[in-house]
Amino acid sequence: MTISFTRWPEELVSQYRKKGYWINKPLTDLILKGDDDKVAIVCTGRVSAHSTEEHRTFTYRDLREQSSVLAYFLAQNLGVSEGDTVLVQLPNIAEFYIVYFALMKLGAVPVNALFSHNERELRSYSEQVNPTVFIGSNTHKLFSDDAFATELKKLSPNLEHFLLVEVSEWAMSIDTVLTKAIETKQHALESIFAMQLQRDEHTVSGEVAFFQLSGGSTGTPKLIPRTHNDYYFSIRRSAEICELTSDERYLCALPCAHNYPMSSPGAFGVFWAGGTVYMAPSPEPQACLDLIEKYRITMAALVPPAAAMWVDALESSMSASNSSASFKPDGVRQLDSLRLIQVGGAKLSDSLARRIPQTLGCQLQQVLGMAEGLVNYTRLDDDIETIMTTQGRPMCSLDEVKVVDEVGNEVTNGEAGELVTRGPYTIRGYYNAPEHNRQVFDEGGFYYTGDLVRQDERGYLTVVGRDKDQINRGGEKIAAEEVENLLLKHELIMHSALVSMPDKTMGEKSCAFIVPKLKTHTLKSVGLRKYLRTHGIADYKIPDRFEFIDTLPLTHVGKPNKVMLRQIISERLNKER
Ligand code: AMP
Ligand code: DBH
Repeated sequence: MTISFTRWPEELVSQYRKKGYWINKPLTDLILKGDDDKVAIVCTGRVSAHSTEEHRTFTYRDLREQSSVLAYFLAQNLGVSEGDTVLVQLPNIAEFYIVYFALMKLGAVPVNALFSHNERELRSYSEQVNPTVFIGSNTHKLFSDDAFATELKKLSPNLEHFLLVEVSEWAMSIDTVLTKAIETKQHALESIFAMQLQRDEHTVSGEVAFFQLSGGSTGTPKLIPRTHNDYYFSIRRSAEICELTSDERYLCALPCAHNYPMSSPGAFGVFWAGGTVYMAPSPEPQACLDLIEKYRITMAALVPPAAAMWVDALESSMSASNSSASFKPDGVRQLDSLRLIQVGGAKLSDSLARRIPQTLGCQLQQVLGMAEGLVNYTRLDDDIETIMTTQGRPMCSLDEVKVVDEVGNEVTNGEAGELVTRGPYTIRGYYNAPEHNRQVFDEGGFYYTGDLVRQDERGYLTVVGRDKDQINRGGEKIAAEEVENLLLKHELIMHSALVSMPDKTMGEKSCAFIVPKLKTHTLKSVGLRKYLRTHGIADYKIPDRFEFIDTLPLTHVGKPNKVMLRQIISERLNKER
């Protein structure tokens, strides 16, 4: 019935409850507060390939009712029940939240794949959780016909049903469910309401609500079990720190399934506060700036490359229309509704940080978070230097944070070391991954983040590097091992090593060093990209560059020396410049 996961020790559970951090309410609670007629979601993304660009509006009543109607359908017609897992892959459209809360109402446990995920990622999630239902969209190339669905079905013994947002020949449609249910709506609402009343909230809220995704550093993407209690706390505390009210108009332009726009404080924080979420298909600056003006958006969450694009777009339009150096931030566009831009997911440079408030005319907040839990924020009343140069401090006093050296000893304030943490909303283990858990959690339950940071005497963190085998491509995380393993399956490749290389817009891009089996090889970047695509990995994981070398430099323990490889590629890039 429930999903197994590594629990917090009992004495901490009581402490978290006593302090009012864990309130024993399920996540369905998040959407109860907003007034019936208040707009909860404005969806600007296209629902299907044929849909017009008209924006769709959903009130809190719609969100509550449609998620109940869908829940009723899933239970009655597809037999979905408590503890069942469901694989979901939706773009930035309102249905993402309707589906999410429908599943929460049933106690079904979703994995929300990113829309950029491809065959390999979906196969892996499917194998790990054995879902009973897949919910997706045929705007994704994998679901334009039923070929991949058929394959997924073979792979997952429990997978019986496919539900797409739009009408298709081979799957049921959410759209039809919601439209057809008009006659049975009252009955559906009552049934789901009765079902909710029967559930023991106290018990339910301590259990796994859904799986978050880890950027990872291993061969297979790891799943993160988040409970109602811990996630709900993280959302409420984030909403408090960001001072959300029911007047908030939040722009969700990052992938909605990502932990950051979902919970830091994200759309869920906004629902909890009774505000409105505006969904954009992507952070593309012109469209987003148009939305900010049109809807008088108050807040948006960005990753550094998106922030850079917005600032560049505004600066160039300002210099085109106003040749004097002293322009008003809203001189060209009416952006005065904006109060807060959050930037997180990857390191923000001091120089870009300073341009953000200048150009957008609003406050900046830096966010250092992770789907595993811990989130750090700069506070709204912090001094400018802190906001520009740090990635904030933990959101609550029970977040335990240590900065440690290679052997696990704490370093002194101001010195660099690995960030390790535990607390009321940081997981104690990945799902079903005992071996990996032994590597990244210690006996005390501390999570070793792989982030190299400095902490000042006030507790503020500044990210200075990384000690995990991961590339952070402008906020999109790539586990090196996953790509390397695939490359190694290529018949002409002997060794491969994926490392980061500096990039002006993305911060980092990925470079694959390849040792071919034969000296007289005919391997080419184009061919290797094609090869990886045929293996169905997400596009953002495909190396931006390939370097062919005779041997890999090794460390003294015989592993590829990635420090040296990063140096080699940096030097090459410098020379090319
Ligand atoms: P994930 O575990 O996939 O959720 O990714 C979380 C990781 O993203 C963190 O452990 C950091 O490596 C990185 N990250 C998130 N926010 C920031 C930030 N503001 N600055 C630098 N790195 C960040
Ligand atoms: O990068 C992240 O995973 C992230 C960044 C900011 C995150 O999970 C979050 C805030 O909650």
